Amino acid sequence: MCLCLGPFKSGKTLLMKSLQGDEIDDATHTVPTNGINIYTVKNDTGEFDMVIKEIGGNMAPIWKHYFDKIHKIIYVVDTSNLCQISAAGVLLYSFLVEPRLRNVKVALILNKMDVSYRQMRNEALLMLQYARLQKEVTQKITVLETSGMTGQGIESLRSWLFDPETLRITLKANK
Ligand SMILES: Nc1nc2c(ncn2[C@@H]2O[C@H](COP(=O)(O)OP(=O)(O)OP(=O)(O)O)[C@@H](O)[C@H]2O)c(=O)[nH]1
Ligand SMILES: [Mg+2]
Repeated sequence: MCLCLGPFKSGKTLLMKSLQGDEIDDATHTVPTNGINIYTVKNDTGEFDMVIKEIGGNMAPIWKHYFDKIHKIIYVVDTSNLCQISAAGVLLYSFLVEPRLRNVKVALILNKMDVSYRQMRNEALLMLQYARLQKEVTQKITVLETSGMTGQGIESLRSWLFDPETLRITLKANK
């Protein structure tokens, strides 16, 4: 099972809709997730499905109630929100120290890369204190740059979700 977490309005819902294959255009709008959204995402060949649970940013204090049987976490950061970005790094660290998440794989998503006043990758990673974070946590973290609006990075995220090991385990389970 995979969770999609991240601060309020960082773009989780739009990113998940885009990953799920929903049509995204200027008229697409999202509402704050007050609870959980569930998405079914397919791999590039359409053979395999994965269920992803998005939990709203304003539910961060209770994210920990959803950590059982989690293998992957997509953590979405809004690179256009200067006020939020450092706090997003602290929030990420605060739950990666949780013992139940010791072996999860994490995709750190630098999102809203279409916005002209966004932070570039290196600045965003500095503000997130990424180098320090990597030293202090056990999880393997993969950094991806995305935009739920334009679809940038969506296929890289899909490849990360359906990595060869995950596909092998799924194939075995389906036999
Ligand atoms: N420019 C731009 N805007 C985005 C992008 N992703 C989301 N947005 C906008 O940001 C706002 C919040 O997006 P959501 O996807 O609802 O954010 P969220 O992280 O699901 O928010 P919560 O569920 O409340 O935690 C909306 O107005 C979106 O249209 C993006 O990649 N680029
Ligand atoms: Mg949402």
